[in-house]
Amino acid sequence: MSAMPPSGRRRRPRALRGPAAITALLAGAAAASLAAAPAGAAGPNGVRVPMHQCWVNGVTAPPGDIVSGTSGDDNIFCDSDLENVTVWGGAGNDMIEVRGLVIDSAVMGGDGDDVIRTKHLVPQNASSMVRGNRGNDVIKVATVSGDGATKGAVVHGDDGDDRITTGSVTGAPGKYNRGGGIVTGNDGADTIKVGTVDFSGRVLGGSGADVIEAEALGPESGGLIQSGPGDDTISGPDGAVLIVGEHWGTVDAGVGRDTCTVKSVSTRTSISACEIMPKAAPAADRPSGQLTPAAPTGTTAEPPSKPAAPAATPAKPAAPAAVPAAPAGPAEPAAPPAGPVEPVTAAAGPVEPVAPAAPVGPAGP
Ligand SMILES: [Ca+2]
Ligand SMILES: [Ca+2]
Ligand SMILES: [Ca+2]
Repeated sequence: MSAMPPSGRRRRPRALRGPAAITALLAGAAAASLAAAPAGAAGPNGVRVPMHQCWVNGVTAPPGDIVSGTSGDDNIFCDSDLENVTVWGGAGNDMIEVRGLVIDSAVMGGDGDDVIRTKHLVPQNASSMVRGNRGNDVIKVATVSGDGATKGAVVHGDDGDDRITTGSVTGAPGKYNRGGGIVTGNDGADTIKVGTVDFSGRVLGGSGADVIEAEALGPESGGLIQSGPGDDTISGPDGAVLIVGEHWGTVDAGVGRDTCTVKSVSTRTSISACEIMPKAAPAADRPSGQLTPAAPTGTTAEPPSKPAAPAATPAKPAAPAAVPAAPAGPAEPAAPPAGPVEPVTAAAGPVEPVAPAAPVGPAGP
């Protein structure tokens, strides 16, 4: 089988699939790194050749940099890594599954209630992104690991009540807070469940009553969970206590009556704008729902009787976490484009991150 030549060429080898293909490609590229530009592995200046092996509703998608669904409900399946490719579900409730890595590529559901599942986001020379776009989407991504402004690993639920599940979220953003490793629910009441948030990774709820659960926050370096406007709930898995720290973990619940089941384990952490802070692990049988305002733990001098208004709060709940002295420097106003971040400062305005960055190619008829 390794009769397969260099892999190079402009054309992708059709015979190989899955891991075997990748292995063969790597072997081929290594063995014959001199032959032309290896597909999809071009050097910094080389031409980037799109690579994918996908099917749309059972039909092999033609080579090229875009794999597009139809205006109906599609089933898009990719059995390889995606490299320099955009997968676009288009309208309809689509099911998109990528069984390989998402390398410098984008996977977007388009309008409709989509289900998207991918392996790791691995930005190498550009960003890797998964977006639900409008609609109540279900998104599952293995890990989200970005690096600076140009190599972002980005997951967006966009409008709608999205359910996002990912592994660890890591990587510091760059200029204007772009890029890095980031998971954002955006508008709508989202449920976001992630692994460890560290090394300046960020998880943002956006507006709406969001539920954010993380396995850990800043255990080794630092990370940010910011739930934005709306009555949010932040905790560990299934409502357990989320340990914040020991390094620069930052929790900013934003405007709204928020419930944070969290515990700081060092002085480097910052936990702000949480109106309700249940102490120990809440009854396991009561997941992330809005735990009724049990007696607020000592931390808040707030009469439980007065719900809406954050009583003794800093009259200006708007500007929470005055710039957490944390790492990621989440305070900077977001820059709309790719690595969007809902502005920490924003309180009032939900700030909707630019819509679905123009899907490269429109869905077919
Ligand atoms: Ca869709
Ligand atoms: Ca959505
Ligand atoms: Ca939201």
